[in-house]
Amino acid sequence: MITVFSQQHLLRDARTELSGGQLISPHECPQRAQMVLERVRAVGLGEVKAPQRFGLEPVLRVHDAGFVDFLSTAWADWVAAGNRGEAIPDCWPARRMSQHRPTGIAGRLGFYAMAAETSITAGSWEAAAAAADVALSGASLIGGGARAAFALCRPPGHHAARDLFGGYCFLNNAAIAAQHLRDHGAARVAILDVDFHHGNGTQDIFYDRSDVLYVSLHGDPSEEFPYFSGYADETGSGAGQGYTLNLPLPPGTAFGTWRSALDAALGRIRAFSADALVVSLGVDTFAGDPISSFKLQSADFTTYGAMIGGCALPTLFVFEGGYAVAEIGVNAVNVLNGFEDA
Ligand code: SP5
Ligand code: ZN
Repeated sequence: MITVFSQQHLLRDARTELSGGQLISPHECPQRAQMVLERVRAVGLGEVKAPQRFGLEPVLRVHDAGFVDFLSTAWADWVAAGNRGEAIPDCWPARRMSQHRPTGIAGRLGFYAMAAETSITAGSWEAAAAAADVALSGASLIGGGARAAFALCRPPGHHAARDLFGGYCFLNNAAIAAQHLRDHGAARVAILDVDFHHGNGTQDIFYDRSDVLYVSLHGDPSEEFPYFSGYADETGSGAGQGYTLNLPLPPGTAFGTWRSALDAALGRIRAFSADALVVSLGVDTFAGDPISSFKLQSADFTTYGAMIGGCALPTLFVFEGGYAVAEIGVNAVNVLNGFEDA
C-alpha cells in the first residue's frame, strides 16, 4: 500500500493547548506523524510518496469560502492586532446571540471555532493545506484503481466542519477526499470513522446527502469530546435521512464491544453498496491513549483492519487522532497490515 506524506506537517507545531485550565504542550504534536512514518518504513508497508498540489478548488467543494479565507489569514491578523500569544478564541455565538460574523480577529476566532484547545499559530494554515493535498493524492490513487492507500495526514481533519475548526482540526481531509472521489467517478462513497471521538465535521458536511454515507464509532458525547455531536438520534436530514449512523459507546469500552459495533457499521456500509470507502483512521481508541477512554490493545488494531478489508472496497485510510506517541505507529500500521492480509 502506498503512503502519501508531506514534511509540511512540521509547520503545525503549536506551543499551547488549553487543557484542564492550563496551557499545556499539545497532544497533537509533530512527533505523531514522524512515529507513524517510521513504522511504515520499518515494516516495509510500501512506497512513501509526496503529495501533488491540488490548490483550493477541491477544498472549497466542502468548506465555506469565508472560513477558508479566515484560516489563511488568521495568524497574520492576530499578530497585527498586537496579540503576543497563540490565537485562542474567548467568546462564541452561543444561544440567543447574534450569528453575524464580526470583523475583528478575536470575534472571527469565536465565530469559526467549535472548541478552544486548538491554538492557531504561524504555519498552521500551510500545514493544514498540505494535509488536504495528502488526502487528495491518496484519493486519486484510489480513483486510479489502487486497492488502498494511506494518507498520513497531519493536522487531522474530522472535527472541521463546513465553517468550523477545532478538535486539533482545520480542514476536513477525509471529507475533501470523499468529495474528490465523488467528483471523479464514484457515485457513492462510504466514510467509516473509527477515531475515538465523533467526527462532527464530517457528519456536518454530508448530513443532508444520500451519496456519502457517514458511519462512526466513538465515545458517547454525553461524556466525551465533542459533547454536542455524535448522539444516536442524529441520523441525517432531508435527502440525507438514514445516511448518518452514529454508534456511541460508553467510556471504558473494550474490544469485544467495540468489534460488535464495527460489525454493525460494516453491515450498514455493505448495504449502501459504495464504490469507495474512506476510513477516518484515528488510533486514540488505544488503551494507553492519554485523552481517551477505550481499551483497545495493539493486536486489536490488526484484527479490525482485517474486518475492514473484508468489505473488499477500494479504501483510502486518512490519519486522524491518536496520542499515545510511543505506540501510535504500531497501532496505525497494524490496521493497514490487517487490511492487506484480509
Ligand atoms: C482528531 C482528534 O482526535 N481530536 C480530539 C480533540 C480533543 N480535544 C479535547 C480533549 C479533551 C479531553 N480531556 C481529557 C483530559 C484527560 N487528561
Ligand atoms: Zn480523536
